[in-house]
Amino acid sequence: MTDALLSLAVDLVRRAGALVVAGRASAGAEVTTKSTPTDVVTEMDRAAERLVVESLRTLRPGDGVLGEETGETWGTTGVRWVLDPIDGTVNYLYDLPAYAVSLAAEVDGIVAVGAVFNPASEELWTAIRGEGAWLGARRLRGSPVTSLDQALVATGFGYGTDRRRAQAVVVAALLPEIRDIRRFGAASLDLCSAAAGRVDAYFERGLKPWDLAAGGLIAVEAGLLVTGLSGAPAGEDLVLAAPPALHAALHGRLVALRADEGP
Ligand code: LIP
Repeated sequence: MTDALLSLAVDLVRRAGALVVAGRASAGAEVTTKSTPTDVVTEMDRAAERLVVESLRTLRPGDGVLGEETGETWGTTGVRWVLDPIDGTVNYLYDLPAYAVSLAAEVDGIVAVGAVFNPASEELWTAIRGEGAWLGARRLRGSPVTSLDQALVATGFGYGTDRRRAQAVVVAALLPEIRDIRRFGAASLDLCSAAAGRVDAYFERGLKPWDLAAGGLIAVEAGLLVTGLSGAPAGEDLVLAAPPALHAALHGRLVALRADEGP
């Protein structure tokens, strides 16, 4: 079953990816905003979501769907698809090649398969729970780095000014203690980059289920710990993705900095 779900996810992220790349040049013509004037959504976000949702309704009519732009459609099969049609929409608008179609399938509430496709780089990240994580045909194993002062750490920021102010305090405190920070602007790709060892760890406060679902499974299947803080699961309060050798040290600092609290 999971092989079939992943095959469908890969087909859909590739098709949606082709659509958004084809429409990128004109995407800026119809931009609206959501939570703040910088939290943008384009007609291509909506078009890509329509493509995936309508395909799922045709091919798997009893499944549920949670899409960033259209919300929740309840199903009866125990399978729920979790979709971010363009993760990294600001990058997409600016033609920065770090945006992705992110699609996961949950079975009975547990993410079972995930596919993240960056159509600008044509990189496809996949995972099936219990069967490993892949970038194309390359098996992913995360980073071998074991000390925080050697760690290249990815993070991201919310759109609200109060939250950004609080997140800046956390980053400023960490910066002297680690190799460096990277801020790519798409959570799914941050998680995939951590899975591939392109960064050594990733954390962010404020991720939605569609940001986390597919990339979180890919990171877990690459051998990373993907958690919240102080025993909490990874979620909107905080996501920390790191190899076991790094997780405890970064976790301790994020707890001390109360990175999962505040606006
Ligand atoms: C993005 C996230 C990213 C976050 C950005 C933005 P969007 O999602 O993937 O991690 O730092 O601020 O929220 O809005 O491009 O779908």
